[in-house]
Amino acid sequence: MTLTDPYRFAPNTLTIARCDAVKAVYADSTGVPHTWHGPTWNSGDLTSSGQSYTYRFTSAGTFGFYCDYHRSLGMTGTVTVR
Ligand SMILES: [Cu+2]
Repeated sequence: MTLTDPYRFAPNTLTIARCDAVKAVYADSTGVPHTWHGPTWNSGDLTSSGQSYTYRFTSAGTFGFYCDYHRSLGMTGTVTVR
């Protein structure tokens, strides 16, 4: 999954198997900070091309996530873990 311009996660809906990991990669050419923040993880600021954060999902469920800076602009998404 990438964090990209204009202020979105691509893709922003993912379905994975339990114990799979998701890697969020910064891919916004503008250099504005983004975060990948969910109920049990927080990437902190990602600010440069290729910078990434990986989180492994060990529980099944549906987990909403967002960017702390652009949540109100719709930079949100959902991971479904089966
Ligand atoms: Cu953002």
